[in-house]
Amino acid sequence: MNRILKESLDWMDEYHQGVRYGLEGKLLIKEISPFQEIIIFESKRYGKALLLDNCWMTTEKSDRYYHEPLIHPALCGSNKIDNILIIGGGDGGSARECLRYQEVKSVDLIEIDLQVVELSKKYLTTVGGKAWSDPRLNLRIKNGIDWVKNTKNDYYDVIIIDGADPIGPSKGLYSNSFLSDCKRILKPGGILATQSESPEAFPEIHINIVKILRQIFDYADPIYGSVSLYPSGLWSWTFASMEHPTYKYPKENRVEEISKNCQIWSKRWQQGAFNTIPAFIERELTKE
Ligand code: SPD
Repeated sequence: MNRILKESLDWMDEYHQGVRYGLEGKLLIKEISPFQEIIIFESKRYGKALLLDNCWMTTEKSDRYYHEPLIHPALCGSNKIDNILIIGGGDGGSARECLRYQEVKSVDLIEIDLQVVELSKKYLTTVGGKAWSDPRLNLRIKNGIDWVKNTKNDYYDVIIIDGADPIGPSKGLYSNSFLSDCKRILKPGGILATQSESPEAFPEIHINIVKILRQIFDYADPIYGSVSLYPSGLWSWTFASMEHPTYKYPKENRVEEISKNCQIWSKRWQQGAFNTIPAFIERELTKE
């Protein structure tokens, strides 16, 4: 996953295997944090955008294509949604979607990089939106792997892993030991949700994430959707639970509460997304 950033006066591109994913606009900020390079780019098409280590993370005008599919199958399906944990997600988009549910009592947002949060608050104001001032949000600038290790058993109703690609600071978020710890701190009837890369651009990584989750949990299933700036444009999110795949069965009262303000997610969209698994991925996942 070596990526080279090609930067000129008016284009910003993420490169992946001889293909570039780019936007026209202008560079606003480039900072090196203790963890990664952070860029804020103002694009003509999608407004301000965040890149970490030369990879697109989110934009003001397209963030919902990524955050709604990550959050709503988990929050609509989980038995309870009192206590939510988000690992990563320093731009605030995942927290914003979680906090739309009245039932949610607290969201612990554990982000390793303070500079990502500060720059997102300042430049990507619509992504975090009102989440930053919601009293139910507990923002902690800490290492998510340590946080999970130090949390007591059966603590959270839903765990969201909103990391970057499995290189750099996010690498550990896809490991067996971290995901096993997540299972330990998840309440019975709870759901874990993680971004799980592209089946086209990163097939091995994608398959590996789903397989690891299937080893650890009783159930794990990916959904597929479009995130136009990410490599290949085809992206995935994977959900895991014990005893019953609750993420496939959204609760009507919650669907009612949030779907009218969703841009991408709906109960119907979700049903489709669980059924668009590319044939070669399904073969790999069902191989003995
Ligand atoms: N290739 C990019 C994968 C990034 C996934 N996380 C995005 C963070 C948005 N909150």
